[in-house]
Amino acid sequence: MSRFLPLSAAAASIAIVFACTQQTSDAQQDNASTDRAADTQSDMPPSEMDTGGNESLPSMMRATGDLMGNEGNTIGNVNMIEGPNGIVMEVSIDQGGLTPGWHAIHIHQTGDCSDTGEYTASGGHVGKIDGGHGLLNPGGPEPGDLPNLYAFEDGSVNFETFTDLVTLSDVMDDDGGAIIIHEGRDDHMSQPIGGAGGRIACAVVQ
Ligand SMILES: [Cu+2]
Repeated sequence: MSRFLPLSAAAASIAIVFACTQQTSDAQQDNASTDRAADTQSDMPPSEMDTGGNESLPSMMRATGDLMGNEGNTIGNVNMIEGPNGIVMEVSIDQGGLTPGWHAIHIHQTGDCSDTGEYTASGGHVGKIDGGHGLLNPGGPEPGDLPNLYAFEDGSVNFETFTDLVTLSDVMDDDGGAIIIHEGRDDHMSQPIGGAGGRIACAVVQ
C-alpha cells in the first residue's frame, strides 16, 4: 500500500501542474487578443476612428464644364464641389484665354452657351432678384453672385472661390445652369449686373 501513495501524490501534482499550465496559457491568449484589438484600433485611419459626429455626411455633389471664349473655342474649365457648408468652385483658364485684369463671374440660370460670343441664351443670374444684384447690395445678393476673378498678364486664370448662396441642385435644375465671365469687373452694387459689361466666356455645368 505504502508504495502507491507517493505515486498517487505524484499523479495529483502532475494534474495540478497541468491545470495551472492550461490556465496560464488561457490567460496569455486573452492578453494577446486584447493586444491585437488595441493594435487594430490604433492602425485605423483617423476617418474611421473619430468621425466627429458626421456619420450622416451626404456624398459630395460635383459639377463641371468647359469654358468657351467669345469665338466658341475652349479656354479653360470650371469645377464645383458641394460640401455640407456650400460650394467650392475652381476656375482654370489657359494662357491667352482672357484679357488681363478683373472680370465678373456669375452663375447664370440656363445651361445654354449655344449663341457663341453673345451668351445671352444662358439667361440672367440664377435666383434673379429684382434690384438684388451684388454681394455688397443691402437688398441682395442674388444666389448667382460671386467675387471677381483676376486674369494674369498672359491671360490665364487660377481662381478658387466659395459660395453658400446657392446649391448645386438649384444650379442644375430642369434647364441646367451656366457660368458666365463678363468683360469687366462687378462693383457688387450696380443693377442689374454690377456694371460688368458684355459676356465673354460661357460654360454649361453638368
Ligand atoms: Cu453675369
